[in-house]
Amino acid sequence: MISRIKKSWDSVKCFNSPHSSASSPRQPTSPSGFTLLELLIVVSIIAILSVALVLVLDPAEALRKSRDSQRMSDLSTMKTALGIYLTSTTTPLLGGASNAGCKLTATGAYAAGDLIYYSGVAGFSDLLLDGSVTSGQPTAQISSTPATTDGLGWIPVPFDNLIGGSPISNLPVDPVNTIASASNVVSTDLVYRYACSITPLAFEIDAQLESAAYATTGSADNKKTTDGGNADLYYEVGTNLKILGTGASVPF
Ligand SMILES: [Ca+2]
Ligand SMILES: [Ca+2]
Repeated sequence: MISRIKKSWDSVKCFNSPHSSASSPRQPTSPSGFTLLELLIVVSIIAILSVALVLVLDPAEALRKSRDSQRMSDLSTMKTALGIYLTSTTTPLLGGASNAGCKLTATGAYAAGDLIYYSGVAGFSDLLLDGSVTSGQPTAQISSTPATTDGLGWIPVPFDNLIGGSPISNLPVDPVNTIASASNVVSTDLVYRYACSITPLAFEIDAQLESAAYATTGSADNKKTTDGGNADLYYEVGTNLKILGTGASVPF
C-alpha cells in the first residue's frame, strides 16, 4: 500500500514539473511593481509636460486678453449709448453745461479749459495728460461717482434725462482702472479716456490694451493700429477719432 502511494506522489510531482512536458512552457516571471528609477522617469515626464502646458496656455496672457475683450466691449457699449443720446436729444451736452469741456474743433489744438475725462482713480491730478500737448493745456477730469449716468459720472453726459431713461445702467470703467503715478499719467495706464468737440459735435473714447495678441506692435491682430484712429498707442472709438491724439505715436 505504501509503495503504491509513493508511486502516485511521484507521478503528481512529475506532472507539475516545468520540465515534465513540452506542452507546458515555463511562464515568465511577472514584475511585482515599479522600480524607483521607473517612478522617477514618469514623474519627470509629468513635470515637463505640465510646464509645457502652462507655457502654451499662458494663463496670465489669457487674463490680459479677457480684460482687453471687456474693454472693447465697454467702449462699444458707451459708443452706442452716446449715439442714442445724440439722436434723442435736441441740445446734446457732451461736455457739461454749454459743452464747455469740449474742444472747439475736433482737429484743432487744445485750449486752456478743455477737459479730458478719465475713468481713473480718486486723487488723480496730472498736468501732463499722457504726454505734452502741442498747444494750450487741457485739464484732466475725474468723477467721484464714475459709474453714474446722471451727468456726474466719468463721462459727463446726462443719460438719465432721456425720455425713457438711460440706455445703460452704469458707465463702465477699465477692468483694472489704475494710474501708476497720479501726478504723471502715461499712455500705458489702464484707464479709459473721453473727450468731445463742439464743431462738429462729436466724441472719442480711448482705452489702453495690454495683451500681446491685441496690443503688440506688429501683431497681426493689433486692435490699436487697426481701429481707424489717429493714435497707435490707443484703442479708439467714437464719432470723430481725431479729437484725442495728434498722430501715430503722440497721444495728445
Ligand atoms: Ca488707434
Ligand atoms: Ca484719436
